[in-house]
Amino acid sequence: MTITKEKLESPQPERIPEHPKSLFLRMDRMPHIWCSRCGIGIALGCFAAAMEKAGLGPDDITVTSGIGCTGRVAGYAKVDSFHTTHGRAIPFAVGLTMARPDMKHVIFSGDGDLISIGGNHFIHAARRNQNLLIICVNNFIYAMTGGQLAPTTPISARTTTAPYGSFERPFNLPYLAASAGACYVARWTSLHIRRLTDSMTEALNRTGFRFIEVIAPCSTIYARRNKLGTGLDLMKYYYESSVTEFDAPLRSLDIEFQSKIIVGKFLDEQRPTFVGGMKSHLKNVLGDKFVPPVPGGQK
Ligand SMILES: Cc1ncc(C[n+]2csc(CCOP(=O)(O)OP(=O)(O)O)c2C)c(N)n1
Ligand code: SF4
Repeated sequence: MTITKEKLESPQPERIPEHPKSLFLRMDRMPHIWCSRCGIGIALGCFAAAMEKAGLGPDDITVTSGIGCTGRVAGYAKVDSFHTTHGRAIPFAVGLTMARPDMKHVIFSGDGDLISIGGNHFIHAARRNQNLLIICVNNFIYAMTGGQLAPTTPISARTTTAPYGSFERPFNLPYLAASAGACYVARWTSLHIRRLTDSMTEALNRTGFRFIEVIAPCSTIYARRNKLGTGLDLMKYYYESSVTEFDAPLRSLDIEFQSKIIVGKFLDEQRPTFVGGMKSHLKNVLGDKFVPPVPGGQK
């Protein structure tokens, strides 16, 4: 075949290679809205890998998010996904656990959404051991609304509403989750890709209230306000400052500004879920008169 000048200059059919995780990602919604070097997309990539590793298909799982940069995950996960109102991802997903106990229900949202406006739902869902996997991206601020102080902002870190640095004690999220009743608790940074994927895979295969914190400081607003360099500098810093300590005492997991971060799996135990506990209790009390409220039963 002769290669002519016309042939070389004629438009070539576009060949875009398929994304390796396209089974679990809505490629028609790309490009996503996240800033370059933001850790949220990495966490979503880990989650897509975890769904595959856990042997789950898109029909086995739901993803619910609240509002915020992290809340946009619901728009990109190619499963039945729900972008709910701010702070209300948990009660929405509790409804899903009642309606579809045969599916895995995951909440993917920000620290402001889950722990600030949604904090009350968080502690009660944990107390009741609702059958939910919560993935909380902790970027230390309210990113989507411009970088306000969050309940996770480290002391002395600057935000738009704390220009002289925060003086409020932030929540230690793993400790909060565990003391409220979670049965699986882990923390990784967004650069612990393999560890984070493994934790997500493991937690997908458990039942009850499971909590994974992903440390991914906002590479745009938080980094700029605190003069921490580029997003990559930030990720590298947190990765290198992380100390893996499985079963570290939960009280010791506070995060101080630009200091070491303890990562690992801190809790992994099983107890009856809310629906499972309710059914066995009613069966004990009512005997044969008990009619299970959900066909198929809670796993
Ligand atoms: C009822 C209500 N209050 C306030 C807001 C404004 N708002 C939107 S996102 C957000 C905070 C998001 O912070 P976070 O959950 O940490 O998510 P991030 O953007 O940091 O990922 C706030 C206060 C809202 N949308 N609805
Ligand atoms: S503003 Fe911050 S949290 Fe939001 S997408 Fe950009 S880097 Fe990520």
